[in-house]
Amino acid sequence: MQITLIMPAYPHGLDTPPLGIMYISAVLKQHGHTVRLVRCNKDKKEVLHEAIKQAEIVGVSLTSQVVVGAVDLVKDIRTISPRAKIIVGGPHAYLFENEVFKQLPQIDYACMCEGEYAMLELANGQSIEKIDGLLWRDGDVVHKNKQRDLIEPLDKLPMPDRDGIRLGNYTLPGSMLTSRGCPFRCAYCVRIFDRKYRAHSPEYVMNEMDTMYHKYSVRDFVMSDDNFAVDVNRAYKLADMIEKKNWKDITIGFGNGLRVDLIMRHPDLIKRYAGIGLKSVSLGVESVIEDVLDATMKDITRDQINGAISILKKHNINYFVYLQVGLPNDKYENLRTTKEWAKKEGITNFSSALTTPYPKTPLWEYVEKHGRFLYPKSEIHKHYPWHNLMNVFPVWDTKEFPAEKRMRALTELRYYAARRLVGSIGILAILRHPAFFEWFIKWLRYAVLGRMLRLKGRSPKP
Ligand code: B12
Repeated sequence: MQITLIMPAYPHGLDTPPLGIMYISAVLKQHGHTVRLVRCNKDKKEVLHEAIKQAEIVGVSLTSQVVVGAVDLVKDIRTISPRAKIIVGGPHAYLFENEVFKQLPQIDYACMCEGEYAMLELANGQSIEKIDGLLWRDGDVVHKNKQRDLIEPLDKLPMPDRDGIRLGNYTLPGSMLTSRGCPFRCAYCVRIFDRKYRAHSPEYVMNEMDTMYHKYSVRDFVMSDDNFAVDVNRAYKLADMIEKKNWKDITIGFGNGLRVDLIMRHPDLIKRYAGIGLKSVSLGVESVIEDVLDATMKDITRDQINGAISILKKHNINYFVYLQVGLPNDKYENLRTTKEWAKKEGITNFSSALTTPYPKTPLWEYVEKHGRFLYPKSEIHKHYPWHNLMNVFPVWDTKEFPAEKRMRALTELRYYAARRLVGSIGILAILRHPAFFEWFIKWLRYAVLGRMLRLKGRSPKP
């Protein structure tokens, strides 16, 4: 069968390879189906329209950041190809299972689980009621099938379809996923992969890296796992295998981070990876205020945060700290403590975002009980595009930390972060950075123009 899988456009953030649809494509191709992958940020409209015309099934991948942009896309798919079946999947479909049929009225099915085998069954013509993990529309009624089991063992999956995209066009072409799921309980996290940790074997990961190295000339590997090192022995085994390759020209990054408590417990693991090319680690610090940190349910402490950063510094590994503004228990006055912490610990590389509640998370329940949604819940998805790296508006607040003050705190913290970065590497280094111009234009359009329009109650198109 002919299938087209689409990643809708999103205005902000890094344009990394769309691993979700690349995995689905690999499984479909393995079973003889023909697949085209389209990324709206990269491919021209004509390419998109041609791919839709050819397809019998069109799949659209949704995070909550792209769903507003997907409204017109899905309408276009229906117009161009009235008979094609349209299916959506991804974190947003998992979160808004029933509502997504109202948000995107032209769709036929939604997949609220890992998509590889649900899509395969659909493409193979399995009857709809028998496809676990699927929601489907019958007139105005939405039916929900049985929950789908997680894919196990993960090694049964083929590698993501890197032939299906032009890898070199993407930021971080070396993005890969060595495991799925995370056993921790962070209040804000969306858990499409569940808390059960499943990992590829070191042999599988090594084979994938080897293919990426030789076939796609990847030199900078970026692990995007939710939690790469839950199984520390696996991490050590993989390090041994990478070392045996004797690749002198590679770097490794943990793009989605390592936990600070893990770094503290296993400083040797960091040393081991530093020896085989580890160059950067992101840290989900979230907050350095103890009672705010406790409310994240992340189960880490400020001492662990400081300790982990010193270990990374000791091994000359770049670190990047992610902070949130507006977590439960947070207040405007905490900003000062956060800035003092950054100064005292010599933190020069950090970014901040507003805390965003999603359904099915403890944070969402917290807002229902102790906070206030600033928009009707049925409308909230329309405001998520503003809740990301360039974000300027909160979707919720509390009496103690009202919306206006959240925005002020975010703006001030971002300004402070920019000053610290400029102070450490110099303005010229930033201006000369290849991504600076692109970033600056996006910033002008979405942060400045977006803010002006939103203050008047309107939004620019994503
Ligand atoms: C790498 C990553 C990033 C990267 C790049 C992401 C990108 N390319 O868009 C960076 C660092 C830039 C990033 C930024 C952000 N991210 Co992010 N990110 C991730 C991460 C860790 C991995 C994504 C990935 O590759 N997954 C692997 C693939 C295999 O999974 P998948 O895409 O979900 O696909 C599977 C299923 O969902 C399903 N599926 C997906 N599409 C489709 C389509 C069809 C038709 C079907 C049937 C099935 C299906 O099948 C796939 C295979 O099983 C995820 C967490 C996670 N575990 O997925 C968060 C995640 C996607 N990010 C999230 C968030 C909140 C953000 C930010 C808003 C954070 C912030 N405050 O700044 C920004 C937004 C950036 C933007 N786009 O505007 C949330 C999204 C929640 C939501 N409501 O949508 C996630 C889920 C994290 C979380 N656990 O809460 N992110």
